[in-house]
Amino acid sequence: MTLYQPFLDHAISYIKLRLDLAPYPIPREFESKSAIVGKGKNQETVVTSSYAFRTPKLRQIRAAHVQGGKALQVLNFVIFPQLNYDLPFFGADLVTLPGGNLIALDMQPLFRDEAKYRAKYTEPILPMFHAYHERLSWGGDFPEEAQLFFSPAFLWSRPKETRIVETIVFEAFRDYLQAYLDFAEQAEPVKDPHNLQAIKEAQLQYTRYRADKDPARGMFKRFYGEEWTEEYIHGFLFDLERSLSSVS
Ligand code: DBV
Repeated sequence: MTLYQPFLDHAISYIKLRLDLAPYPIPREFESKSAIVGKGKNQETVVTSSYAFRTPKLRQIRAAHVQGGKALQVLNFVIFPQLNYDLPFFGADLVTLPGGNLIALDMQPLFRDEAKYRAKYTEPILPMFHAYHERLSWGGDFPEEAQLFFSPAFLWSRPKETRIVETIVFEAFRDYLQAYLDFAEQAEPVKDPHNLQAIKEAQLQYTRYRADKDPARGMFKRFYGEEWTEEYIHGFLFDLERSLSSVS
């Protein structure tokens, strides 16, 4: 069992329990990709597995799980709502590299500076955020331009011990996901054309940013090459732009 497998297993069984899921098509070359990296005794097989679903309210619920031995484990799990809902994005970036663990967990807002939006989607989860924030030390600096996309409930930590990831981070992940599905359950479709346009622009801005600045790009390029990596980023991980320009 690898470090983030229980997170992935929980997420999938929990969304199956609460949502009426349909499959989200994944291009074949992305379902599972592997490469052998390193030399001699340090050789490791790095496998990246992809999972994706959709529901009437959630355009894409997707996970990328990278498993490359004890020192290389990543779970990136993101939920992109349909464009006629004002729901935030659910974003989890759980990363273990030779340099340590890096945990990012948030409900990333569409409209960061609107008090009404904040009251609807951030304030209700602040007590939960504060409880975990006290138990996990703050992760320090992160790219300034990324700050635009995080909420005040952004949980950001670099836990030194794996045990912390297995316990506190796992608990936080489950609680954030539960709170997100509560929001999704209550969400009503947006009808106003002006608001719909604003949602579309905010979703595009977010997905473009994440595709452009994907911190995993370097790693994926080293393992699987440039062509596969760019396709994976634009055709699966952050595919909104492509999905809008296709006819379906
Ligand atoms: N990050 C992704 C995807 C990944 C992934 C799709 C499938 O968005 C992994 C894999 N994140 C990943 C890896 C690293 C990070 C780091 C491998 C380490 C990169 C390295 O050290 O070489 C949150 N993730 C990070 C960092 C942040 C995040 C802030 C540190 C980056 C840095 O210091 O430069 N999550 C990430 C992020 C947003 C988010 C930037 C923006 C909205 O939601």
